[in-house]
Order: sequence, then structure tokens, then C-alpha cells
Amino acid sequence: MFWGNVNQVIREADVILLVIDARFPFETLNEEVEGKVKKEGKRLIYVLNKCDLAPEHSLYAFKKRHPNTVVMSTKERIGKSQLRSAILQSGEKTVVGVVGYPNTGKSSIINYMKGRSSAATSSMSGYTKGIQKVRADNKIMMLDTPGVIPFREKGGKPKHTTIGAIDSSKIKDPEGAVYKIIHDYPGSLEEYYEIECNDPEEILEKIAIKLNRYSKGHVPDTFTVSRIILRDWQNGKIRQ
Ligand SMILES: Nc1nc2c(ncn2[C@@H]2O[C@H](COP(=O)(O)OP(=O)(O)OP(=O)(O)O)[C@@H](O)[C@H]2O)c(=O)[nH]1
Ligand SMILES: [Mg+2]
Repeated sequence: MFWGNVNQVIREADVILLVIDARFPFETLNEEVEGKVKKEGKRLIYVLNKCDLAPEHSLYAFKKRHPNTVVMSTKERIGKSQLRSAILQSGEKTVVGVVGYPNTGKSSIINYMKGRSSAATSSMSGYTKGIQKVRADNKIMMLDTPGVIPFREKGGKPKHTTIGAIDSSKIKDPEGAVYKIIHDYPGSLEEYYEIECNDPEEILEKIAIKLNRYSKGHVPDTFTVSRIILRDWQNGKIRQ
């Protein structure tokens, strides 16, 4: 339902920032947005945000394929001047559309460019609901949009839980999502919780015991613990 907002912003803006989570660059690169921007003949800047949470090699691989990339961290305040000069190539006043998957940090980037909070942000994915105009400075006007997932991923993909496109509190099968993390990022949870084990079900049980979470009959509460793990994975406490 938010695609209408995104389409409108792509039409109205001079330059589009496609915001990507630097931890999962190829998974959060929205190719449908990319295609629409190219079709409208607009200039596209890739923004790899949350670089404070990403390993160097994932930034490098992405930048090699997409030279027109600015690396940022709104948390560590990295990349503001690089982004400003990438936007203002012509030196003229510029309207900038900010688009991408949910929860990649679009609203945070707008606040960072402005220097104070104007666009509402949240760790809850899917927070921004409509278009919001924010003047960053005398030359740059920014248009915030709700995060969108590509149409062909409608109905959900397992990766949406890992990349935070679906909020941890709304994931229907949290245990399944944690098994996916254990499979795709071996060693991450084991290192964070300081446990040694190879079996995914056992890993989850051991974490529940470590966190002292039990359900009736003193059974390790792997359901509740999975939600906790997913929250800390999505907000970057647990690293890949
Ligand atoms: N570690 C880290 N966290 C960040 C960074 N930028 C944003 N965040 C966090 O990511 C979460 C989402 O940020 P938002 O700016 O609300 O993201 P959004 O893309 O506008 O999200 P939607 O409006 O839901 O699509 C928040 O908890 C932010 O604090 C960053 O550079 N580093
Ligand atoms: Mg937002």
C-alpha cells in the first residue's frame, strides 16, 4: 500500500537515495525501486547505512559493484559530508527522495542530514507511514517515505525476518527465524551467548537456560527466547 508514496516521490525528486542496510547489502537492495528510478531517468545514489554494524568485506563487495555508493552510520555520525557532495553535484537546490526496505534507517538519515530530529524513527519496522518533507539545509529538501519490500516478495520471504523488514514482535514463527540465523550466520549466536554446540535446537535450548527462561514444567521457553534473540539481532546487538 505504500508503493503509491514511493512512486510519487520518485517522480517528484531530482535525486533518489536508495537506503540499504550495510549488514545485508544485497538482501536489502530493492531492485524494483532501482528499476523505477532508472525508468524515470533520475539520478540514483546508493546509501549503505548502519556501517557501524557491518563487516568491512560486505561494504567492499557492494561498492565494487555500485561505485555510486555512500557509506554511512547515523549512529556514529559517519558520511554526512560525502552524502551532501554526492547529492549536490550540480550545486543547484535539490529535492531528494529517500526510499528503501523498511527499517534500513531512511528517517534517521534525514535527521542526521538536518542536524536534529524532524522525521520520526523507531526500532519497530514499518514506522513511517506517509511522505514527509524535511528541509535539511538551504539547498537540500528531503522526502521521507515508508519502507517498501519488492512486489515479488509479497507474501513474505524468510529473509524478511533476518533483515528486520518484519519487526521481531510480529514474526509468526520466531523459532524458525532463529534457526535460519543459526544456519545462515554460523557461530554468531554461539559467540554472543558463549555456548558451544552444533545442533540448532540444542543451541536455542541452551540460550533459554542461560537467560533463565522456562515455561510450565520447567521446559526451556524457546519461543519467548527466540523473540528476544530476534530483537537483539535486528537492532544490531548480536553481530553476524
Ligand atoms: N546501529 C545503527 N542503527 C541505526 C543506524 N541508522 C538507523 N538505525 C536504527 O535503525 C532503526 C530504524 O531506523 P529508522 O530511521 O526508523 O528506519 P526507517 O528506514 O525510516 O524505517 P521505516 O520507516 O520503518 O521504513 C532505528 O532503531 C534506528 O535507531 C545506524 O547507522 N547504525
Ligand atoms: Mg522511517
